[in-house]
Amino acid sequence: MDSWVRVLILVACLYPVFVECKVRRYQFNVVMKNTIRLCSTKSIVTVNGKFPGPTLYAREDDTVLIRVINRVKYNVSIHWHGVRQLQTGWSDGPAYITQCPIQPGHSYVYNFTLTGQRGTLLWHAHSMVKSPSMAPSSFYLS
Ligand SMILES: [Cu+2]
Repeated sequence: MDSWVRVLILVACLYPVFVECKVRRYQFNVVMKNTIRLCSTKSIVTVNGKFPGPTLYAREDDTVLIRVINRVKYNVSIHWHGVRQLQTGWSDGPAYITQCPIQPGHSYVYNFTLTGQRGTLLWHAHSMVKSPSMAPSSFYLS
């Protein structure tokens, strides 16, 4: 066997060792924000003052830590639609189903690892208030 073939096989076997898994940290401040739609001002629940909320980026096998600080007067949680919660079901997000909602003035850290997933997923808030902030925001996995 040629030496270059041996080197190629060695590199292929070691490739997973060279792939770097990152810990990606985000902070979500859940706050009210006044918005003007059709000449009417309305206060809505936002994440970091944005609507839709911030886009998250991660790669397969990354661990994602999202600290959510609830600064509104409603209970909230963040639902990570489509994220496989392998052994982290408490980080899925639907309030009263997989977790207690985050109460006003409290925070919660969602902690999960992205395993076997790529593509575009979405997240949105669950809240006791009907609000456009329930609209989905993006979560890109590559
Ligand atoms: Cu949901």
